Amino acid sequence: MKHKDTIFAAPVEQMGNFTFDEKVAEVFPDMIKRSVPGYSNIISAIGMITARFAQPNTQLYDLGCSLGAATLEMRRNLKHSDCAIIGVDNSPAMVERCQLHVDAFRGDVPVTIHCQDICDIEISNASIVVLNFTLQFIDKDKRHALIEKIYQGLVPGGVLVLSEKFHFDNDTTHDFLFELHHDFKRANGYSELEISQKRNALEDVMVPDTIEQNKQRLYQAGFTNIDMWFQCFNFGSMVAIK
Ligand code: GEK
Repeated sequence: MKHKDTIFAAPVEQMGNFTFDEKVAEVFPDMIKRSVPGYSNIISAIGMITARFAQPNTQLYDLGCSLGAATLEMRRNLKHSDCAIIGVDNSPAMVERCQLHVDAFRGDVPVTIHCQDICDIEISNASIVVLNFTLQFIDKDKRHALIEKIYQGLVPGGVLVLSEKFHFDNDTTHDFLFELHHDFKRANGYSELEISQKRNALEDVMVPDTIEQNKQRLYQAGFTNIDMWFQCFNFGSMVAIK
């Protein structure tokens, strides 16, 4: 059964920080599709990238896997049965539901879902690592170490898919793209109240970098092949190939 996201539909008296709790996990597929422009396209493309770039006898990581949309897309498209897929999320509500989704579909490739902070896990023998709208939730001062750990854990030719919301240094284009994103949310049925309450709840929790900051961090970690492959308004996805 599909649940509609109405979390911020009524006025919230005491606005706390946004958390990935039970209520969010329940409506998450609806929330992310109506809030993130291009989300479904990006998930499909993660499948295509997997089909083309996953290497035999390696591991595929989905970091901040939520309900496992990218995990399952990787499994559907993986051509090597000697690989393993590892999904990690630190929200118990997400992990519990993600495990149910993984169990609901059969597949040859082993998939394990871990409830852990992605900053604390080990990454090794990886041919694909997905950070699909997760890095923006990591403390700014931990982002570099995480990207460096991913670079070190990738095999040569391995791919990092990094999707993020972006901040723009140019105020005019920043505001322009920000407004278009809000138009996208309005067109998907969110009210002005929902949009503004969610923005307030996310303010200290989700902190986007610019495209340039993301690219610099990837270069500093050692990646040399870095480019955007998708952008819609202030959301986008890049690949970094080792
Ligand atoms: C998708 N990738 O559907 N460690 C582990 N998980 C974390 C951490 C952390 N330190 N911080 C946040 N998360 C998914 C969508 S959602 C994006 C990713 C969004 C998790 C958090 O619990 C949540 O499930 C996910 O990162 C971010 O393709 O909601 O905009």
